This record gives sequence, C-alpha cells and structure tokens, in this order.
Amino acid sequence: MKLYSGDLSPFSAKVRMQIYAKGIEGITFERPTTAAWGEISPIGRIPVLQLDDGQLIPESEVIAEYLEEIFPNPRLLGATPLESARIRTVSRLADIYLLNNIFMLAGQTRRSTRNEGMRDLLAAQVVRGVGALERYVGTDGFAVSGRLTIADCTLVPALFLTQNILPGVDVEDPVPAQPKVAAYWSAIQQNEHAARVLVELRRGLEERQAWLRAQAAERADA
Ligand SMILES: N[C@@H](CCC(=O)N[C@@H](CS)C(=O)NCC(=O)O)C(=O)O
Repeated sequence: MKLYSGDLSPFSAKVRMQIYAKGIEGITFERPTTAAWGEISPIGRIPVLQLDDGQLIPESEVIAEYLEEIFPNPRLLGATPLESARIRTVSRLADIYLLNNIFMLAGQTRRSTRNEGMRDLLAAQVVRGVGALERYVGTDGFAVSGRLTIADCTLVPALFLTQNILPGVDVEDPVPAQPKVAAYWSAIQQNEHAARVLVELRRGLEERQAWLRAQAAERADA
C-alpha cells in the first residue's frame, strides 16, 4: 500500500501516527508530485491511501477507519461502542473545528495581504474548539480511554498546528489557557509515536518557512 502524504499535512500526520502506533509494515509514503495527481485525488487533497491493486481511499478519517478494520490490533478505537463514540468525538472536534480553520488561517500569515475579518473569524473558531476540548480531553496523558487512540492521532497534529500557525497570524496560542488541554499536550509529546510525527511536522514547517522566506526575498527583488 502507498499513502500519499506530506510532512506538514496534519490530516496525513494523523494517519501516519496511526500506522506507527499499529506497527503496520509495508506502507510507503509518497508526496503527490505526479501529473496524474488529479486522477488520484479529484479534490486535490492528501492523504490518499492507494491499495496494492490500485484502488484509492481518500479522506483521513475514512482511511483511519479502514486501517482499523484491516489491522485491528492494537485497537485504536474503543472497547465498547460508547468508548468509540468518545474517541470519534475528540477526533472530529480536532478535524472540523481546529484543523479545517487552521488550514485556512495558514493563508493569512502575510500582513500586507491579510483579511483581518477572515483571520478573526477563523481564529475565533479555533479558540472555541480548543475551549471545547477542555471538556473532553483526559487527565491521564491520553485524549480518551487512558491509552493511545485515533483521538490522539488527530489531536497531536492539530495542537502542533494550533501552536505554530496562530502566533504566525498574530493570534495568541489558546492552549495554555486551557489547563487540561495544556497538560495533555505536554504529556502526549513524550509518547514515541507522537514524537515521531512531531519530528516530521517540524521538518515540514521548517521547509514551508524556508519557502515563504524565499518568496519574500523574490518579492523584495522585484
Ligand atoms: N478532510 C480531508 C482534508 C485533507 C486536506 O485538507 N489536506 C490538505 C493538506 S493538510 C491538502 O491536501 N490541501 C491541498 C489543497 O487544498 O490544495 C481529510 O481529512 O483528509
């Protein structure tokens, strides 16, 4: 199998962390650079999982659930339907209210072209999402259930981007104001699978920052 993925893509990082935590071998990771990318992902977004027979599965949550079904151990969903519902709740909070908004906020870093109204609207959604997480997140070092689950796989990239993108658009990082989320964030970074995707996310962020600097230098020369 092949996962079309990118270092800084939080949705891809979620699936990679799941793959590491499950110890799944034989999945290769590839950046979507081919001319045929539009055929592979009609919506043009990573991650996409390509099966050995060529079939394609888009959308991180769908891929994560597929991998859970074909590699059930260790289980990263709940032991009961209710526990799975708790795990999925945190994962969806991070996907919908944090990541989707952060992703659009990342386009608002340049002050000269920034739309302040849009920045405020998106940032308020992220702050509200982090506030909601405070009600759900566990106090034992894991998001839900006292063990690593899909909720952690989604939250680790989401909190990394919250802390790194919001200050870049001149919005204060909302994590320290939420004691349970802040304690969780500090604890989960010690987990080996979280640490591994955090290295990749940092590498992706450095690459993007270097690219932004090069763009700014080009504009200054023009
Ligand atoms: N709902 C999708 C979101 C995927 C997504 O937005 N991926 C971003 C990278 S993190 C992307 O590929 N963006 C490229 C673009 O929008 O052109 C999922 O969960 O997989």
